[in-house]
Amino acid sequence: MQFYRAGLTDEQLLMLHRRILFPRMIEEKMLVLLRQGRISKWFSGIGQEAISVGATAALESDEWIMPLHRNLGVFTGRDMPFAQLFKQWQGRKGGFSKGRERSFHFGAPEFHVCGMISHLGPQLALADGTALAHKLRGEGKVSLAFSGDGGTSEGDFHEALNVAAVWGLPVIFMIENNGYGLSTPVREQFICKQLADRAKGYGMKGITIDGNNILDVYQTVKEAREYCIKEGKPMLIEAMTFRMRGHEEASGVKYVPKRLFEEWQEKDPVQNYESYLVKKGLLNEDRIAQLREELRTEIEQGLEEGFAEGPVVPNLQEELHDVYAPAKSTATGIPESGPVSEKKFIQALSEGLEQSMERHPNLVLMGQDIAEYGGAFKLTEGFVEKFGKARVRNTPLCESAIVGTALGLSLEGFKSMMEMQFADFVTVGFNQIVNNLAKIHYRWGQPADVVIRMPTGGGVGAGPFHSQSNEAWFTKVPGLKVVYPSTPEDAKGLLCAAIEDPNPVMFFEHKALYRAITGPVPEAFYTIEIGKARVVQEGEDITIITYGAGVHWATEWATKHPETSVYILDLRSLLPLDYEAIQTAVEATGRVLILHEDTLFGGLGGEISAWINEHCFKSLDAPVVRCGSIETPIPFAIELEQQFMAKSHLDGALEKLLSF
Ligand SMILES: Cc1ncc(C[n+]2csc(CCOP(=O)(O)OP(=O)(O)O)c2C)c(N)n1
Repeated sequence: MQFYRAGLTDEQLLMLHRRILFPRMIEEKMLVLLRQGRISKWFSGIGQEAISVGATAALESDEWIMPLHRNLGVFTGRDMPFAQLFKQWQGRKGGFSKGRERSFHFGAPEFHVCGMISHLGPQLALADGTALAHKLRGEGKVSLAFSGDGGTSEGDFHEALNVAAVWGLPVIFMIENNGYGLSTPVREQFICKQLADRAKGYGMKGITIDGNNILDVYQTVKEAREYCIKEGKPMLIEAMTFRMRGHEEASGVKYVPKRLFEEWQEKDPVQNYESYLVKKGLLNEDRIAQLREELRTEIEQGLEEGFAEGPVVPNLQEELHDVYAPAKSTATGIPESGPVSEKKFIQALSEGLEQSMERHPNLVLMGQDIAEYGGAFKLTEGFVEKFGKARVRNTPLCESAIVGTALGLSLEGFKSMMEMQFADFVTVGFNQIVNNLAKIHYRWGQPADVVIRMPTGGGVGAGPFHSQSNEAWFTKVPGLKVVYPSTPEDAKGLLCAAIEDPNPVMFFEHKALYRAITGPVPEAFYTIEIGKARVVQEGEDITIITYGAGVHWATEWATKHPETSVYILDLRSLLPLDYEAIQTAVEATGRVLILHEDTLFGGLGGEISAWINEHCFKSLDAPVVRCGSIETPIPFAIELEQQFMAKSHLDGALEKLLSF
């Protein structure tokens, strides 16, 4: 292996030696502890250390790195205390995730290290987000994200690289090509010659380097860093290396030909570099022994401290508390005075968004066709002229990467709103929402300050993929908030509240209400508290608990049936639910119908009904009845759609309730 020191000083060369030796020694110790049964699992990066260590050393300490499960050298390279790292791996409270996350699945904002989720590829787009934040602030900083060779087959890899290229973001994408993805050899993973060749297809520079040569890695990343910052572009680096151990220690290496281990042992990144420094006269046996002793002591001290901490003592309140970032109570409520004007539902949303943009210079909007075109529903019409293209961003067609970018913006203290063109398309961004946005605060204390606007619902003859009600997919996920207004006044106040809230909010807007519903809307900025239902009207005979378009169907029914006194509760927020308001609504009549446009099975109605049965049984005079749409996909032909919709089944459901 040839090493070229270029302009590196002796001190720098020795610093890199210390930095590469440390993770190797930690891992060797971990393997011993594993054999002794003192730790439970280990993902080894032995043989690949030059990449993590060289790349981390080439960046500034306040530049974001998105590491994966084989990048111990990133964590030690950022000088995270070893004792705390060990506690993390042992699931102790004193680790980086209070025992909630395993091994390397954690982040530490103070070290500018962003934690992975198990799905690998989603990491990449977060680097787009942090890089976008730096670009918007005019800061000369790069972000670096890792992928394995296996991870490059994920759609997230393609999306993240494409967004970075199209938006001119300073991101270094670092592929560690170590020959295998679990047991799958690279020839079964992709058939291009080198993964770096893909860079051309994205319109970016790509290079393949020897990932076992720490000086090659260090110098390539240094140059890439300068290039990305100066040119405002991303770059792809493919570092060739080899995984010297199994995918994780329990999985073995039977599927790897022995000769490969022998071949790559010759290229060991630590030994080769050490020999080079010895040849240069910078190291000798004594100095190596002394350094090893120093590092061994550090490891032993860390282990002692780590082992001294006992298992986590569960604290139920703390667990529940940490799911959400603390939201400042900024709810102003609906202003009692000041100008009010009649607005369509969509105009109220647009006004709320515009006022939020004025209020928060760090709020960025992203979505397909939202800039000059004004969005599929024209909600952001005129925004580009007012706020500029930097903050009102057309995105490529890549929902997953944009949710990831939004989360990356959060890491740098930005707020973002993503417009899902239709709620149906959330499926291709689903993983980022339910696994990354929703869980990140609980896992390592990082808020996901993101609002995803979801134009939803049917009744517009748009067929199975432009009409779905999918809010119940999200109410199941702790860490998300789910909001669903039914009036222009609520739409504005709740959207503003969602943007104020530092947590991820799925904001459902029924498309059929956009232009059909008009109502009074205060002109000033205001927010309505998330998690509070609204009594639409009081009544004594039956209660209808509903939300979204259901509120209008219920009101229509009540108007047509003056002989029945109807209590209508508009939930407004579906997660969290306003249980107090639900209880009051049940107690008002003792006869309850839950109405939603979503299909019945697994819809929110089931959950609310169960809660009422458990908590309000004594107040009931009849079984709780649910009314939802029929159990088919939502059809296109207007006659079929009408039959599908819950609204068509409302009369029957209410008859059932009244006749009990
Ligand atoms: C979406 C997803 N599918 C499958 C897995 C299971 N899995 C974990 S690591 C891995 C192999 C990853 O290979 P590679 O990206 O080459 O990284 P390496 O482990 O070699 O460093 C697989 C299949 C996963 N974590 N996420």
